[in-house]
Amino acid sequence: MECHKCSRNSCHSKTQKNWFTSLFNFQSKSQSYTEVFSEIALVGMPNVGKSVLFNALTGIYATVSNYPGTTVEVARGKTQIGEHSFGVIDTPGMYSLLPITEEEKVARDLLMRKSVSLAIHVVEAKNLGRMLPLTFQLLEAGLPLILAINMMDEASRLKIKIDPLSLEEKLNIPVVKMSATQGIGIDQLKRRIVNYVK
Ligand SMILES: Nc1nc2c(ncn2[C@@H]2O[C@H](COP(=O)(O)OP(=O)(O)O)[C@@H](O)[C@H]2O)c(=O)[nH]1
Ligand SMILES: [Mg+2]
Repeated sequence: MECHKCSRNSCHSKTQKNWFTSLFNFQSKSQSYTEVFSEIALVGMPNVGKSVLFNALTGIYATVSNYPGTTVEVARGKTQIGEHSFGVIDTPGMYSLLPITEEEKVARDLLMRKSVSLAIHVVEAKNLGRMLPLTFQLLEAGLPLILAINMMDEASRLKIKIDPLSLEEKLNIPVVKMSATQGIGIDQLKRRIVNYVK
């Protein structure tokens, strides 16, 4: 992906021929912005804080149902950020876009849906190195992406320092530091989501 700040169509036109895109047949999306940003998927390994973030974004407006044909539960809700309304999906934990478990298959299927147009990759600050490979896979797949580095409270306790600006430059996507349980970084994340729309 060359530039997350440019219009989405040009980002996709530069990335849609990569191997992950063809492997999973991600669709080239040419809808208007309002259609394009209809749903946001929270994605990441298990126990990184996706569901805590989901609750912070959606509040009480959430429903939980089994993904069709599976026993895997998926929570969906809505979030209102300023004048913008988005659907939010809490995807099951996944380690890779090449699925092994049923949860990973469901997570990948959810990400491939046409209506899902922004993925927020939630990672654990103290295990960043272990989690970034999935970030690269999501980027390779051509998904518009925000990296949410969660559990910064734990990282701070361990004196782990993370420079989000440097990561933004290297990955060319927005990077937000958060502590979801403490509500820290949520507002900044919301601003970055809306910036995508703009
Ligand atoms: N210290 C700390 N713990 C967190 C934070 N966010 C989530 N957790 C905890 O991490 C665990 C897993 O969170 P959860 O949202 O269920 O993770 P998920 O599997 O990715 O949905 C829970 O015990 C949360 O309370 C955070 O910012 N800081
Ligand atoms: Mg969860």
